[in-house]
Amino acid sequence: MSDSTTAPEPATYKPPRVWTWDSENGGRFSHINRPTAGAQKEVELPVGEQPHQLYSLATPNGVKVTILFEELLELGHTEAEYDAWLINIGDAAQFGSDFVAINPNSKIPALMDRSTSTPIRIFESGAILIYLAEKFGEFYPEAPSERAECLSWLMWQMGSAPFLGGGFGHFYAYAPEKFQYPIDRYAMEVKRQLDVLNQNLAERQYICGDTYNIADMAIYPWYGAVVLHNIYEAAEFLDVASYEHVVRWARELEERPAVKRGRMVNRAWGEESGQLLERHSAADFD
Ligand SMILES: N[C@@H](CCC(=O)N[C@@H](CS)C(=O)NCC(=O)O)C(=O)O
Repeated sequence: MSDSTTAPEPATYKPPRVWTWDSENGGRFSHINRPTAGAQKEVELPVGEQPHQLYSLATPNGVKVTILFEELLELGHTEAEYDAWLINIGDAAQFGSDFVAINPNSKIPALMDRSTSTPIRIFESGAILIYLAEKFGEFYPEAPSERAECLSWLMWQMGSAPFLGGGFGHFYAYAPEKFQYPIDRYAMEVKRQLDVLNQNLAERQYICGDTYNIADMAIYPWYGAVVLHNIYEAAEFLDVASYEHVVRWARELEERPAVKRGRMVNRAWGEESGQLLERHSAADFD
C-alpha cells in the first residue's frame, strides 16, 4: 500500500545505452528533424537577375540579412541588389539538393554571390553579415577597437540565440509538454541575456556605441522580437517590459525604413500587408 503522505517519485528517463531516433517525439518540428545531414531530394533552386541570390525565410536569422541588404540599398549601393527566394522550412525545402550545395547545414539563410567570376556561396547568418559588410565597406567599423567590439557582440548573438530559440522557445512553446526543468533553466538564461543587453544599452544608443552596425542587425531580430512582438507568447512570463533600454533600442530600430522592408521579405505569415513572399526589386514593396 502506498503512503499517501509521500510525494510521488517523478518519472525518470533512463537513457538507453545507445540513442536511437524516435521520429514521433511529438515536438512541433519533429516531422522535419533528423539525426542525419545531406540532401533528401533533388530540387533545383531558381536563379534571378540580381547579383545576389538569397534563399531564406523571415525568421530572425533570415531577417538579419534582408535588413542589411535593405540598409545597403538605402545608402545607394545599387550593386547590393538581391533576389530573395522563399525557402519554406516547414515543407523541408532546406533539404533539397541545390540548397544543401549552398548550405551543407540545411538552415536558412543561404546566399550565392553571383557578381564574382566564380559564384561564391555563404552560409551562417553571421558570416553573411560580415561578408556583405566587408564587400560594401558599410556597417562594419574599421578601427581595430571598434571592429573588435562589433565582432564581439555579433558573436555574442550567434552564441546566445540558440539558448533563446532552441532552448527556451523550444521547451516553452514547441515541446509536446511543459517540462519545468528545461523551462526554468532556459528562462533564467534568457533573462540573464536580456539583462546583459539592457545594461549595455543603458549606456549606449546602439549595441556598440554611437553607431548602428551589423551587431544591431544581428541582435535586433531575436531580442527585439522578444521585447516587442511576444515571440513564443512569453512576453508576460519573461516580464520583457522591465528591460526598458532594450525596448527603447528595438523601437528605435523599427522606425528605420530599411528595417521595415527587411522584416517583410520572405515573410509567409501574419498580416498580409506585412508579407513579401519573394523580393526581386525595390518595386516589389510598392
Ligand atoms: N546558426 C545559423 C542558424 C540558422 C537556423 O537555425 N535557421 C533555421 C530557421 S531560423 C532553419 O533553417 N531551420 C531549419 C531546420 O532546422 O531544419 C545561422 O545563424 O544562420
